Amino acid sequence: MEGIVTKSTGSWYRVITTKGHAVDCRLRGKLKIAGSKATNPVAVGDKVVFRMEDGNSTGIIEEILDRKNYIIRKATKLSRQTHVIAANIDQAVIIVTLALPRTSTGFIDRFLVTCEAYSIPACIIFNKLDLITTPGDKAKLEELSRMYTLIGYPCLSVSATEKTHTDQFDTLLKNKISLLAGHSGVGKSALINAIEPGFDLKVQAVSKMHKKGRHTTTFAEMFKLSNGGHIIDTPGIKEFGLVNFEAWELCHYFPEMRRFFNQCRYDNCTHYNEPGCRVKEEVSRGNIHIGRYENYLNILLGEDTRRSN
Ligand SMILES: Nc1nc2c(ncn2[C@@H]2O[C@H](COP(=O)(O)OP(=O)(O)O)[C@@H](O)[C@H]2O)c(=O)[nH]1
Ligand SMILES: [Mg+2]
Ligand SMILES: [Zn+2]
Repeated sequence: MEGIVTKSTGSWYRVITTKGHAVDCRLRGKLKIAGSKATNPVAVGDKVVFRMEDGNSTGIIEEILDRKNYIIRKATKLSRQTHVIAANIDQAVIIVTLALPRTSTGFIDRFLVTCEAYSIPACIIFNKLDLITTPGDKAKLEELSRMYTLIGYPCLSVSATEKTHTDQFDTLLKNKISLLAGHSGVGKSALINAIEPGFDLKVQAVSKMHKKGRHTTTFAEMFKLSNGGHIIDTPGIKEFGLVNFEAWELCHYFPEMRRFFNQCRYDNCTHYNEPGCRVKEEVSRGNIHIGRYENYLNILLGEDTRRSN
């Protein structure tokens, strides 16, 4: 039988069959060893072949079908082992807020880089539109929205509480498997509740969110929406990021910089302080947003994500 993994606890996997039945499965022993550098061989979104256990309502996963894509994080901060967060994702939807809490563009760009690296289309949802009231805030939202749209990331401004543009959010998720990401408190649960009242996900007061535990042992979960879409809710997305990459590769994950690839004086230009750099030239011309370039440099020079060799 075939199905899709919608939940995993590390040893048990909830598999939904093509007919919609839920079966809790374990892994065949041999499969566990095969999982290379990943700490978990099966992740949410994986399509698997399984058989029922004799005289039981539980199943055994026999085979994991090829993944279209997947997203990983380091198992622990310094480890070389990885943890597969989810597989077979159609799109990544990052939910952000300009205030309460403020999502930095550094966080957004790091997330987008990860999506580029794994070839997952990404879009940005600006939530809490009802709190954007001053001309300054409106201009800020407008600028960010325009910038990301021009780069190629569709943007949508919504308010979960006022239900502003939530119909467009619903349309966006229709018939797709979407990875939902965003800091705690940006309104992920509220937004899902707005389009799927039956879910009744717990909405938490922002003030209660400061106790951010280390979510290294929690797993992603997939939910089916009535519009035919699925959402993957991920805990602990702070560790999202590239696991290993070379300095010269990074600009490939910035679509607006990728355009100028191979147009610098040096082939292995990292666009940092090399002479004759086309990317820096385009930054000074205003064709590449200075904020994006700064975030590029932060990722390039940041010790946490760079390969340590
Ligand atoms: N003003 C305003 N508050 C919102 C909006 N969406 C969510 N919130 C509030 O933000 C807080 C966190 O929401 P929640 O959905 O739990 O965030 P999550 O951690 O991303 O799931 C709650 O107090 C919500 O009522 C919105 O569009 N406008
Ligand atoms: Mg929530
Ligand atoms: Zn360069």
